Amino acid sequence: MASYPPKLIDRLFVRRGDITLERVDAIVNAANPSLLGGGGVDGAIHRAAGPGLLDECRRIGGCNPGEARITGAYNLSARHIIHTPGPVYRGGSSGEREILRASYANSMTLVKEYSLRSVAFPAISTGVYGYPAADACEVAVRTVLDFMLDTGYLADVYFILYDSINYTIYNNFIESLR
Ligand code: AR6
Repeated sequence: MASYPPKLIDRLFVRRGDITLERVDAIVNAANPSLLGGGGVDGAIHRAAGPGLLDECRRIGGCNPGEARITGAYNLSARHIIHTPGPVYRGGSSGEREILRASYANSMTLVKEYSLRSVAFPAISTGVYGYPAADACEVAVRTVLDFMLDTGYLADVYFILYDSINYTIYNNFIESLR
């Protein structure tokens, strides 16, 4: 397993709360392949952003699991929303890890392409989609660090955890990398 320079780990921040309130260049939405909204964080983002977001998502026409699309953020304080459907967890041997990794990596690719300085991620796939939280955390954090290591593009990356279990898991895992 790769070990990471402190200057990369220092760009990661763990917060507990509602991602729709984050003032960052982009927040990431744990979407579904229709991009037309749903429950969980997706529902919260669409409600807070307003109907313009749904119109723009409709024009995109969908997104495969692991891919990512960027839109405006409408009524949110963020500047952009990056939408990525994570994998539905079906026991772990159906390529879930690779798809989850792709969701984080493709989101970071958009961060770089749009020269964004800050991005906030939720714990993709750990709600309705059922991905075990500790495994998902490891994929999320390592994929973001690997991206920064491989590309040299550094951004402030906020992991916004809605529940205390995920919050503890992220804090402990990032601490273990130091
Ligand atoms: N801010 C941050 N995190 C949140 C928020 C919020 N406002 N609300 C929930 N979470 P989920 P998934 C956390 O179910 O598993 C939707 O219907 C939540 O506690 O939102 O990727 C989509 O349309 C959990 O840890 O997303 C898809 O159909 C994490 O966000 C499906 O759910 C992800 O939970 C996607 O499922």
